[in-house]
Amino acid sequence: MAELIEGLVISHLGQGIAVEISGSIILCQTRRKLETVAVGDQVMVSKSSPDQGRIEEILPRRSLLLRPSRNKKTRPVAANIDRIYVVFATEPHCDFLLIDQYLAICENRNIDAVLVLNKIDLTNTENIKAELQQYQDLGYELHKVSAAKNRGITELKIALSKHISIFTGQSGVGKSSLTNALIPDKQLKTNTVSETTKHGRHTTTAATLYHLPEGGDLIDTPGVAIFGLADLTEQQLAWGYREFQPLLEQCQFNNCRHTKDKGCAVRTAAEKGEISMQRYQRYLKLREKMPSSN
Ligand SMILES: Nc1nc2c(ncn2[C@@H]2O[C@H](COP(=O)(O)OP(=O)(O)O)[C@@H](O)[C@H]2O)c(=O)[nH]1
Ligand SMILES: [Mg+2]
Ligand SMILES: [Zn+2]
Repeated sequence: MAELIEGLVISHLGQGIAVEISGSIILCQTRRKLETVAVGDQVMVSKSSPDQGRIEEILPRRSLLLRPSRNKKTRPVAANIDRIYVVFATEPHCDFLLIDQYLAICENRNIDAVLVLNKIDLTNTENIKAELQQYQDLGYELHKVSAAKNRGITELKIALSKHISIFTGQSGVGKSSLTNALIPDKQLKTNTVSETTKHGRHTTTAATLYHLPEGGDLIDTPGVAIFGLADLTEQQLAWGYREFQPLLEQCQFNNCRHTKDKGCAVRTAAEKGEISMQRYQRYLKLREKMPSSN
C-alpha cells in the first residue's frame, strides 16, 4: 500500500475532496466505509498520482459541528474548530435569543465563543449596552467592528490568528462582508482550489477553509453554519447557560427543569438578581422551542 501522508481537508468539491498537503492541494476520494469527512479534518492520505489520492483515515477531532440532515440524522459541517465568532448587528435588530442559542451550543461542544458586533458605523450601541456588559461579565470576548468602514478589523485579525474559526449569525449581519475584509483574495483562492484539482467547480454550498494572511484559519460556510437546538438535550441547554453551571446541582430535584420547580436554584438566583433575569427568561423561551420539550 502507498505511503500515508497527513493532510488537511480544505473543501468538498463536486467530484471529491480538496486536501492540502504541505502547501499544495490534491483531489481525494475516500476509502469505502469511511465516515463522512468534514472541512477542517486532519486526514491520512495515500497518493495515487501527484494531484490525486484517497483519504484512508480521519485523525481524532478536537471538535465537530453538526447540522441536521434527512431522517433525523446529522451531518458534519466542520471539524477541529476552536472558536465560533457569533456575529450580530443592531441593524436590522439584535436577536439575543439566537445569540444565547449559539453560545449554548458552543458551551456543549467544547468550542470557545466570541461575540462580534458589526455595523458599528450605523448606530450607537447605547440601547444594548446592558446586554453587552452581561455577556462580557460572563467572560465572553466582544469585538465591536465595522466591515464596511474597516473599523476593529485589525484587532479581529489578531484574535483570529491562532485558531481555526468560523463565523455564524443571522443572515444580513455582515458575515460575508467580514470574511471579504479578512481574506481580500478570497475569490482568487477559491478559483485556485478548483483549478489545481481540475475537476468540478467549487459549489456555492461547499464550506471552505482559508488560511488567513495574518495567521489562523477561517472556515467559510455559505448559509447558516450552526443549526438550532436540534442536537441539544434540555440538560445541555441549561448547561449552555454558563452562569447556571454552578447552580445546577443545587436544585432540590435532580431532574429539575428550572421552570416552576420547587427549590430551583437557577430560578431563585435569577429572582435575587444574582444571575441575569433576561438570560434566564431567554433560557425558558429556548427550552419551550426545543423539539424534546412538551
Ligand atoms: N453599514 C454597514 N453595512 C454593512 C456592514 N457590514 C455589512 N454591511 C451590509 O449588510 C448587508 C449584509 O451583509 P452580508 O455580508 O451579506 O451579511 P451576511 O448575510 O451575514 O453574510 C450588506 O448590504 C452589507 O453591505 C457594516 O459594517 N456597516
Ligand atoms: Mg453571507
Ligand atoms: Zn432548577
